[in-house]
Amino acid sequence: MVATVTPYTDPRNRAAVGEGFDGVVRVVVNGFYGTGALLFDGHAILTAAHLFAGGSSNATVIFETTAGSQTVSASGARLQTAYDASQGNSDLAIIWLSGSAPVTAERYNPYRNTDEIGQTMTLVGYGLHGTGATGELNNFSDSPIRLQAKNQFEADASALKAVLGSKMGWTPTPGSQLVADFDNGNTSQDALGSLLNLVGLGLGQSEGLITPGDSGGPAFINGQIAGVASYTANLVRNGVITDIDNVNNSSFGELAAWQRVSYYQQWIDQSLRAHYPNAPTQAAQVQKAVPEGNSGTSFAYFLLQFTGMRSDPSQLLSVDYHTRDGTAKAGQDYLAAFGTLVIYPNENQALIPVEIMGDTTPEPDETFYLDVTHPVGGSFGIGVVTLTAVRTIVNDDGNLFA
Ligand SMILES: [Ca+2]
Ligand SMILES: [Ca+2]
Ligand SMILES: [Ca+2]
Ligand SMILES: [Ca+2]
Repeated sequence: MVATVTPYTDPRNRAAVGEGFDGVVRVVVNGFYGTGALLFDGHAILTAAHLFAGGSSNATVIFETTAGSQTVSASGARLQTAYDASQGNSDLAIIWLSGSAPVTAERYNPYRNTDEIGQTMTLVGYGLHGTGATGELNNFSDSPIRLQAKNQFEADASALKAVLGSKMGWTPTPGSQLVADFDNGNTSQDALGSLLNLVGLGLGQSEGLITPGDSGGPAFINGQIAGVASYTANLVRNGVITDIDNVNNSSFGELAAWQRVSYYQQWIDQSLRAHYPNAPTQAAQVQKAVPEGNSGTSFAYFLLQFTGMRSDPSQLLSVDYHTRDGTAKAGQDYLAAFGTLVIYPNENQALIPVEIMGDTTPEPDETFYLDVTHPVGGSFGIGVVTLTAVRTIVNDDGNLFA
């Protein structure tokens, strides 16, 4: 990953196992590789569409977690319907895992707010390493290493087109891409300072930029996926070259663009929803007691329905949710789940999936809860602030005292 200020061997640049990045995976497609991030349902990877440029949808996903390295094959991939390689737009894909992800891998929610610009993010990936002074190194023959760095989203990519016009060879869709530059603390390498008058000299030794192989990798804000790494560029305005070596190689003075996840959250959510296995479509089909299973994870579903009238047909409805232990314990019997569920204008209901951990150990039947709070665009009824539902994980491994 990631060109950094100090060499990749500096521990500050490593995204080692057990540090919250174990859901950041290496993605291999047709002999090429990129990076991806495990989405909240534990069965899908968010990455970049351009990894599939060769036309293949056969992908392999490699997890590195506290449980070691595990390879999971993909059963397919879904490219963003508006993907346009020539303009760098809608460069997103979702990879369907053929089985569940390791339970030791973090699952990530999309970043849903639109206040990314000005925020510091953490970029993580398996791309070529290098330093800002020299750019990415292409002669590294060892196994790819997961690295991390920070940067700041400073602008919408369409702002660059607005000032550069025909000197920029592509046209980002307004609102859909975020950019950051690779600073070394000098005004002469401040790319967005030169291009957009956004003076900012970076984050010192924490600063970094994506390199080849980081494509599809996440930029996290508050542990949520805010951006998906898409491309780098060394742009020139008024003859001022900020790139320290004037070669497009992820060095100081370049910039990079991430597809903006908040802009695409409906596509992400609804793609996952359409892919949930054995998903109930009405309340009477929702199983309140679910068999534990013997390996991997399977879903217990919660269905949230909206029965009111929207004051505005385009309004997004949402609730927050989080699981809560009963006799079933998070991390032993099920995976803790939390986030915001959005019900889009073409929906009146949506599912919340919670992963049940399968094993072959006889146990009693156990229960856990889902608490639903903070309704936006509707209410739970007068005086009701939290809805709670319970699910029972049914032992399917014989009698404890047989
Ligand atoms: Ca920067
Ligand atoms: Ca800067
Ligand atoms: Ca360069
Ligand atoms: Ca079992």
